[in-house]
Amino acid sequence: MAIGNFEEKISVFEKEAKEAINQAPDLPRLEAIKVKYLGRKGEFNNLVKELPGISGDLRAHIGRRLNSLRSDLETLIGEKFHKLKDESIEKQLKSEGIDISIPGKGVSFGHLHPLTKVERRVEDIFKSLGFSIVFGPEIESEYYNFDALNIPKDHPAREMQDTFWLKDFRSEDPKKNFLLRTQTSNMQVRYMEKNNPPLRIIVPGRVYRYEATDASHEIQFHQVEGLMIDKNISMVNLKAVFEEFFKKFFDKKKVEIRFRPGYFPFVEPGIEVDIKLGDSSKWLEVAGAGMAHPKVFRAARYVPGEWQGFAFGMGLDRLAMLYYGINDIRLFYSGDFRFLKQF
Ligand code: FA5
Repeated sequence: MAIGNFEEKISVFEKEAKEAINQAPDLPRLEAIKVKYLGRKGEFNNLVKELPGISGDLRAHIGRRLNSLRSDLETLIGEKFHKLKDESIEKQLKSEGIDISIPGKGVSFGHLHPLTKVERRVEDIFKSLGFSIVFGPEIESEYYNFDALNIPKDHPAREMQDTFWLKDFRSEDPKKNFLLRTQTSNMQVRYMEKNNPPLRIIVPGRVYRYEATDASHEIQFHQVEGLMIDKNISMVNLKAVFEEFFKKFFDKKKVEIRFRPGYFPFVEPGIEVDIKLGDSSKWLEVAGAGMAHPKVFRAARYVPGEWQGFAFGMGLDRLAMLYYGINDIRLFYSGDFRFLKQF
């Protein structure tokens, strides 16, 4: 081949390859162009194969020309590669439409159950009145739940609190016969046995009764027992504690308190406590109470004439209903998030 023709051929190749590289529309096609021109079986190597046919100094000259052409084309391909890569990232970002001004997804937090909130509120108020908080067992013996509270077997008062018995733990001995406690009063004798008066405690906790449910009765609910034993304690102290408690609990909202005579074998006299809130005309029973019975002192090995005290048992769920304006006690354990999210 005449040398002029070969140089011409190289120039044509150079022009064509550079144009193809510059016009490559995307990365896959750039890759195909690279293979076509610079690949092992590509057009550049076809030119190189023709070199041995050229003689002497000219071969060296053409060789240098081809080497520099190869390096030019590689640089060009490298630059085009980065350009196309940038373009494709930009296109992707645009198509995915990332808008950094859109607010992030909120992380949702849990919160306390309304009954827990009310229980803590009640605890704080009684703490401020000098009471200690004590907890007791929910699985209890018949003895502490009934007998020690002056409610022996076959006593009609037992029928007032229908009981869940633990069928694998039955015994003729009341101390070994187990049940789910029906009242937080189970802690009265338990606590007095281990602590000498004077004392001032509350016992919040869960209790269970085997009874039909309705808007104000559940089979599982919560009570707060109160016990204050000292010298010279009377119903006046009980009334004062209730008044102070309800004033604080309802944040100075108007609360009327009514005491009705009530019967509980472990107090004498016994009362039922009703309250009426704001301008409502409805009384709601919230507690049973009274002066601790001498028989209960005896069960706790206290000398009855020496000490007096009062005890009360408030329905915590009923308080929560009044506090939040809830009209059905069954909502608390319905597991309905629409209800729970409101608190
Ligand atoms: C008692 O349980 C006594 N232990 C209270 C007591 C303690 C009296 C100390 C004297 C001295 P009673 O069964 O009435 O009493 O329940 C007390 C309160 O618990 C009621 O006033 C009511 O507010 C609440 N309560 C009772 N039964 C239910 C129920 N099924 N569901 C929701 N709350 C209830």
